[in-house]
Amino acid sequence: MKDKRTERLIRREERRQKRVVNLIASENYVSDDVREALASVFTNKYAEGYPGKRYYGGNEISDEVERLCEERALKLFKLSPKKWHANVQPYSGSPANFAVYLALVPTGGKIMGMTLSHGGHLTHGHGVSATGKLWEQVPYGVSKKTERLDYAELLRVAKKKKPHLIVAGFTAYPRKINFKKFRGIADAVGAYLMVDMSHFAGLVAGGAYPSPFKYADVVTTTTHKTLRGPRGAIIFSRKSEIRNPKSETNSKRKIQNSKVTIAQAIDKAVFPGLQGGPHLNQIAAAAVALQEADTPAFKKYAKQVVKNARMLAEELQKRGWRVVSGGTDSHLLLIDTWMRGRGISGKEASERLEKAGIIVNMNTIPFDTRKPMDPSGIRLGTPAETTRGVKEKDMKKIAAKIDAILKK
Ligand code: DSN
Repeated sequence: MKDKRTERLIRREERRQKRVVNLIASENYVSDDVREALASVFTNKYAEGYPGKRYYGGNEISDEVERLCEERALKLFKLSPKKWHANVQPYSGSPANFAVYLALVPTGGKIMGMTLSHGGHLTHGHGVSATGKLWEQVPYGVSKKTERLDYAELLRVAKKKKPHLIVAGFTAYPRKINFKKFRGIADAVGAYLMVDMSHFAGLVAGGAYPSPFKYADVVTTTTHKTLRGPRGAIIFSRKSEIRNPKSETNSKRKIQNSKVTIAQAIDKAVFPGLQGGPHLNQIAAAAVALQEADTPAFKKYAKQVVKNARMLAEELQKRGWRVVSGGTDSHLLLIDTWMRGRGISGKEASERLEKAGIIVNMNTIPFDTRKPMDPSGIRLGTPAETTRGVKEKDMKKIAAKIDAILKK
C-alpha cells in the first residue's frame, strides 16, 4: 500500500484482532473469500435501481451478482421465490429496518418494539433514533420475574395500543423467541410482524435457533454477525398484498394502494426511498458468505456457537455470577456484574477485561438501576471465537479467566 499511515493502522488492527479473545456478540471473522469479494472491482460501479431496471449503463454483470445474492439468500433460508423476495441492497441493519417502516407504517403510526434497555435496538422505535421520531414506539420489555418475554403481557400491550407493526428479534435477549406467539399477537390487532434476526440469522441458517419465516411478514437481518459475511443487510419480504390503508387508524399519511405487495413496497422504500446506488462489492461478498453458510460445516459451526455460549454461562454461574434469565439458548449471554452492589459495574468489568485481552461490551440488564454509560452488566457472545475453532473446553478456561479478572 502506498499510503503507509493507513496501512500501518490496518496491520495494527489485524494484530489486535488476532491477539484478543473476542466476545463481542455481534462480531465475527469473515473468510478470505468474503474479503476478496469486498475488495473487488465491484466497488467501482454505480447501479441505482434493481437488476434489469438500472439508471446506469454497464450493469449486465452487476445484475448477475445481485440476482445471485438474492437467490442464495432465499435458498439458504429455504424460501420459495414465489412467496418471498430478498432485497440485498440495504447498506446495513439500521437502513434495512428504516426501509421496512417507510414501506409499511404510516408516518406517525405505531411500532411496537422492545425497549433498548431490555435488549431491543435503537431502530425498533427508540426515541433518539429517527424511527422513534417519525413513528411512535409502543415499548415492551421482559418479565421482571423471569427476565424472559411474557407473551400474555405483550398481547395486553398490543390490544391497548394497536400498533401497525410489531418487531420481534433483539440484540441482548439470550433466549429463544416464540415466533408463533408473536404472529398470534400481531393477528389479534391486525399488525404486521417484522422479525429482526440480525443477531441470530447464522443460527437460523445452521438450524441452531427457531426460524421466523413461517410466521413473519418481513424478516430483516444484517449479514455480518452470526451469518459471518460482510457488513450489510438483507430484507426478506412476502409477496402478499399490503393491507388496505382504509383500515389504518391514527395515521397522518396514507401508505401505498392495496394492490402493491409488501415486497414491492419495500423495494421502493429502499430505492429510491432511502438509499442511492447499492454497494455491489458488499453484495458480491454477501453472495459468497451466503454460500459458505449453506454447508454442513456452517451447520456444525452454528451449533458449536450455542454450545459454547451455554458452557460459558454455566461456568460463570458455577462461580457465582448472575446470568440474566438463568442462561442462554443462543450465541449470547448477559452477566449481571453489579449484582445490586456486591459486584462491579459493567463499565469497570469491560475495562478490566479489555486490559487482560478479553473484549466484551458493557450492557444494561433488564430493569437496570444504573445508567447506559455505566450499566449493571456485560454482554458476552461466542460467534467470533467459535469461528477461530474454540470449543467447550476452551470456554471453561475463558470463564475461569473472566471470573478471576472480575472478582473484586
Ligand atoms: N451494534 C449491534 C450490536 O452490537 O448488537 C446492533 O446493531
